Amino acid sequence: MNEIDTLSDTLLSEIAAAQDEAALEQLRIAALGKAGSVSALLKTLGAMTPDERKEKGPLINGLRDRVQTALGERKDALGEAALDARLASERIDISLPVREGPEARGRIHPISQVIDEITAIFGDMGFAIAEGPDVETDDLNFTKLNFPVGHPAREMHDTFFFAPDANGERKLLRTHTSPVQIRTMIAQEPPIRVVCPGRTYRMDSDQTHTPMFHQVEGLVIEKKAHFGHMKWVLEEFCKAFFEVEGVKMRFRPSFFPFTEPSAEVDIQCSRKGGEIRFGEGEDWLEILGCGMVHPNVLRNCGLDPDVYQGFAWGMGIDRIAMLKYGVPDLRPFFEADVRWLSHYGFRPLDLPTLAGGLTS
Ligand code: 2NM
Repeated sequence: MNEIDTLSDTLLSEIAAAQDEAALEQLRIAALGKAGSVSALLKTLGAMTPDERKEKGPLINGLRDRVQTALGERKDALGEAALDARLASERIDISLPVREGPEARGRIHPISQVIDEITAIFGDMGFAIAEGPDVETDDLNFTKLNFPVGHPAREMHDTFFFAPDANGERKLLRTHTSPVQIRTMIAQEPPIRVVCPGRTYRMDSDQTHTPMFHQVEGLVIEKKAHFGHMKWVLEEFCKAFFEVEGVKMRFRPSFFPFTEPSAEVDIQCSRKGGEIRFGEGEDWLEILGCGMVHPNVLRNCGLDPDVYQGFAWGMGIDRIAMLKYGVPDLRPFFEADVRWLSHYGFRPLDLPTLAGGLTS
């Protein structure tokens, strides 16, 4: 075997064995580069006699062509193998179910859900939503609401008071959301239609009471608003909230300092088989308090009771959330346990709307 054939065999087997493009480039330089083995052979042609050149020229050029072709083919083969490997490693099984993102895995707390439902219902009736601070003044939480000085609800037993400030003023945690209605009456001209959801605080803690709880209160002030309007608003609310065609309601005379007359309202229910259902049966369940806004309260807010009148109501959210969604215990509402929330919570993208039947 001559020198050319030996070199040819060596180079071609090295090219066939190259494992990546970098190794292949090294071989190309070693063979065809300026100082390469094939280039060296090509250079010997210049010093040959015409007869020698006629014999060796085609052999050496043939070697160069074979090496060039082998390099090109090996390069293509390596490129194809690399692409196959990448396609295999980046393969996606589009038949797999879509994994839920965090925005779908999270859950809405039942209290937030019920607040969203209540505000959707009253929003649909033309009410605005108003909010105010949790830390209030004695004046807005009690005095303007016609609580006499020395009224038992002001006492240390029920109300969380802060230490008096430099001016002797004693702030408190609001015991109801009524100060938000007071702020609204002071700030806005009638007609007023607002609902005020929010946190409220009373020094009370047992199986059925937590020191922080939630209320929603509503207020309508107009020249001719009357008790009949209030009954209609509350009945429409109860039908929409409990998602029933009709519900009997019972207005029992009651007392609140800020309304006259005042009433406590029961709705019809059945309690058969340990399950409560609304809009049927012969039982009653108390769900809210209401009344015509007391003339003193209107005057305290700069409204003339001979020109304006109105009605207001208030209810606890936590208990009706338990009733509507079958939550047996009040306390886990406030424990931030994600296992409880994954059971009782609501999907974040299923927003309550009246068109959707609130919770379809
Ligand atoms: C209730 C019951 C009855 C009420 C009254 C007012 C205001 F500010 F207009 F005077 N706000 N909320 C009210 C009336 C609240 O809760 C059981």
